[in-house]
Amino acid sequence: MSVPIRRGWNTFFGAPLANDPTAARADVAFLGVPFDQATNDRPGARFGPAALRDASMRFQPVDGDESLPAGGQGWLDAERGERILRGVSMTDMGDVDIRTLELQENFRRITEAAALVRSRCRVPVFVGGDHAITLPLVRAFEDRSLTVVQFDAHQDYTDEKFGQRFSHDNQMRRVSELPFVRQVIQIGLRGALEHTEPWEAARRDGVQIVTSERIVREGVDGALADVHLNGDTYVTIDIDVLDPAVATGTGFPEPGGIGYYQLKEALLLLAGRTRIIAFDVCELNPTYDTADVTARIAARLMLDLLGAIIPSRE
Ligand SMILES: [Mn+2]
Repeated sequence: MSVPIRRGWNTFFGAPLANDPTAARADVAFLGVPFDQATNDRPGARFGPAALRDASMRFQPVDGDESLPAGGQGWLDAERGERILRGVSMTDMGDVDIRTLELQENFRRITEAAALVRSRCRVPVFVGGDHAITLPLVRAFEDRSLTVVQFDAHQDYTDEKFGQRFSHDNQMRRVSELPFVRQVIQIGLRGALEHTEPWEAARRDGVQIVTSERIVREGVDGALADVHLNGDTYVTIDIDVLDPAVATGTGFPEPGGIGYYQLKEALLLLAGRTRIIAFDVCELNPTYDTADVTARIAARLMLDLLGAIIPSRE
């Protein structure tokens, strides 16, 4: 019988919660990673998964028929005139159980959880958390030859600083050292660098770099024309790649940056050019998110990218 009471709690896009993650099955599975022990500035990204769940409920399908997979009729992208994610099933796998202080133990748990989620779906989506989590997340794909595309204001390619090698400023260097990662591409970089070693090291390592300013001046098509992708691709989105004037909710805002349309266009372009097998969204920090706008943008971008990866079912 229909009663005017909504049951349950906020999940990603209202998708059903996987009560038993080891038995879950869906096209898309979301995993929260409420970890911000590796940030060197303003903490709070551990609240990112909860904020994204809240924001994404605005996109909850209204089918009302629980027999339909989450996604159900999907969503109409009004500006493109396309229905996305129709008939694509989704599940919320919950959050990684993070423990106090034990960095490598937490990384091990993140890798193990990511591997499990990956095994239960077609496209896993990971929601952080500070950007250090991308290293343990990518480690869950060691059976692939992987290209990693990073959208970020910052390079996160520092080898070591104050004796630390696993902060949210080191993870792309560590990712580039993984034997199964063939290529790293960094999009949206900007800022005034106090150390040039990471920039020079990335160039030396063959990392492709596309700055925010190039995208703003040349457009996405032009700026990404020379980006060549090989093999399966993992995309990591640091939400601070967006202009902090429109997306304040992040720990390390950087002047300049790109807008929603530009990031969406870049993601869709990549999805059309290569096989994206997973992605993460990091550094959403609701503590600084004016009117929850950043969380809303991040939720919408997740739908946009998923829609480009998985075609609607007729
Ligand atoms: Mn980052």
